[in-house]
Amino acid sequence: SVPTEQYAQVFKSNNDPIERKKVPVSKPGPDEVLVNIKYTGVCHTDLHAWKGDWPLQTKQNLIGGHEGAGVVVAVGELVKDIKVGDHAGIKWINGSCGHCEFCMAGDEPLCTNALLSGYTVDGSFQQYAIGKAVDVARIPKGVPLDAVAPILCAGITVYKALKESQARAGQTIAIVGAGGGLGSLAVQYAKAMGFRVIAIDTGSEKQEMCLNVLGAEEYVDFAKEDVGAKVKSITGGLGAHAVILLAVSEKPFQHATEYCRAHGTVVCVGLPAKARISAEVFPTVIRMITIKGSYVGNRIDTHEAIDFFARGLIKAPFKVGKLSELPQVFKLMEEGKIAGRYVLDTSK
Ligand code: 8ID
Ligand code: ZN
Repeated sequence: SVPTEQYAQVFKSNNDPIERKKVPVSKPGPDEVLVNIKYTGVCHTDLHAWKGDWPLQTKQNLIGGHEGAGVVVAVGELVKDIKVGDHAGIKWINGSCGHCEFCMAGDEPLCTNALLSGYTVDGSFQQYAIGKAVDVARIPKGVPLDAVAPILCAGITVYKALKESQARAGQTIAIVGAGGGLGSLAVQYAKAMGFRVIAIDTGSEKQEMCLNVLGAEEYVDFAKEDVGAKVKSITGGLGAHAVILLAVSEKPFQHATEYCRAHGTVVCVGLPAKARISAEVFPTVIRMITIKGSYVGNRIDTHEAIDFFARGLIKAPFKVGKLSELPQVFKLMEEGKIAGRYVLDTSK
């Protein structure tokens, strides 16, 4: 049976203390489901939300989190295709209008009225979270809920970004921020999709993970090496076929075109505060470089990203902590000290 109260991590407004609190369990509306979150990933987006980094207002008294994996415990009266006991995920797109031109085309992340989990509506840093039935991720039974949690944002996002790069199997992708949460999954999805990977990040722990655990072919330490020169030398002077920017710093957004191959694509995914993209016009034009953004993924991207995982192709290391430790995890994340992802057990 569903309790009336539960624990959550709540903050009043940006930068206020993050408090462990007892809060009521919501009842699902007619088109919603209530998910008992077992594990939730911690994404850098959650840290941006707490700090107020972006030109988009967060909800007051926010319960963050958008990588929540758990079990459906209640469904609204209109919900027919998902039932109590099914495994489901609360992801970034919590709901969308369904009838704007973007929703009609299956581009629901572009809906201007989309509900964002852990940002404009309460998310997965609680034991029971609400999602629109249409948008909750379907997780096959037998898939471990701790390891799949990071797929619900990081996995979907990097899988989509790799597709958006238009690169083909056999080509080389430079992944900038490869040692972080999105990055570690990006290396694995890239490999599963047949790409060759150059991982770019800093430090020996991330180097070891990228090369020996995730399977990148090369590692470039941005704090010690000239990234552009090294990527070019690895690729026979031509540059990577695509560069996926996942870093939370502005600098790589201003240099990526320099080591992207002619006719290649720079895909911007990371969202550092107040950052700008820049590139020299002349080489961008005569080398026919594409610079684009990529934003989470739609429902079919979600289905495909989870399917890669369910087939055993995606194995990125993650650390398990307690939901009550969220503030400490944010601190480690801010310091760039997390190799891979943190996943929190909401029962603790
Ligand atoms: O849909 C989207 N576009 C989307 C979805 C989810 C997350 C975008 N994001 C955004 C987040 O809001 C955040 O801005 O992607 C960014 C990365 O999220 P994350 O992977 O959850 O962050 P992390 O685990 O802290 O990893 C960031 C990594 O970047 C490295 C760090 O060392 C860390 O490993 N990094 C930095 I900071 N500067 C770098 C640089 N100059 C760098 N790596 C290479 N070069
Ligand atoms: Zn995220």
